[in-house]
Amino acid sequence: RKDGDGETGLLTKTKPKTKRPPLYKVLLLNDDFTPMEFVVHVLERFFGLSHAQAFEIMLTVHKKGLAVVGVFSHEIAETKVAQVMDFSRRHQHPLQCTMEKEE
Ligand code: TYC
Repeated sequence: RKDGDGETGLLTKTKPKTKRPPLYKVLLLNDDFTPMEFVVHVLERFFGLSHAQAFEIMLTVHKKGLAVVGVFSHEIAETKVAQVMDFSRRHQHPLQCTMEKEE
C-alpha cells in the first residue's frame, strides 16, 4: 500500500510536498559616512518605496544599525544587493547591503 498502514490497519496520509523556493531578506547596514539623503534616494530608486517609507527605513537603520528593506526570491534579492552596492561604490559611499535567507 502506498499510504501505508504499518501493522496497525490505520491509514496514514503522506502530504504531497510542494516545495516553495526560500525567500531572502535584503538588509541595509548603518555607517557613519553615507549621507541620509543618499540612503533615502537608494531606497526610493531600487526598492520602489515612497519618500516617506524610504525616510522611515533610513532612520530605523541609522538608529538600530540595520533594517530589513524587503523580502524577495534569491535572484531578485541578489540583484537588489548588487544594484545598491554598485551605486554606492560609484558615488564613493561605504553603504553596505546584504541578504539573508529567511528562517
Ligand atoms: N548614519 C548615517 C549618517 O548619520 C546615515 C545612514 C543611514 C547611513 C542608513 C547608512 O544605511 C544607512 N549620515
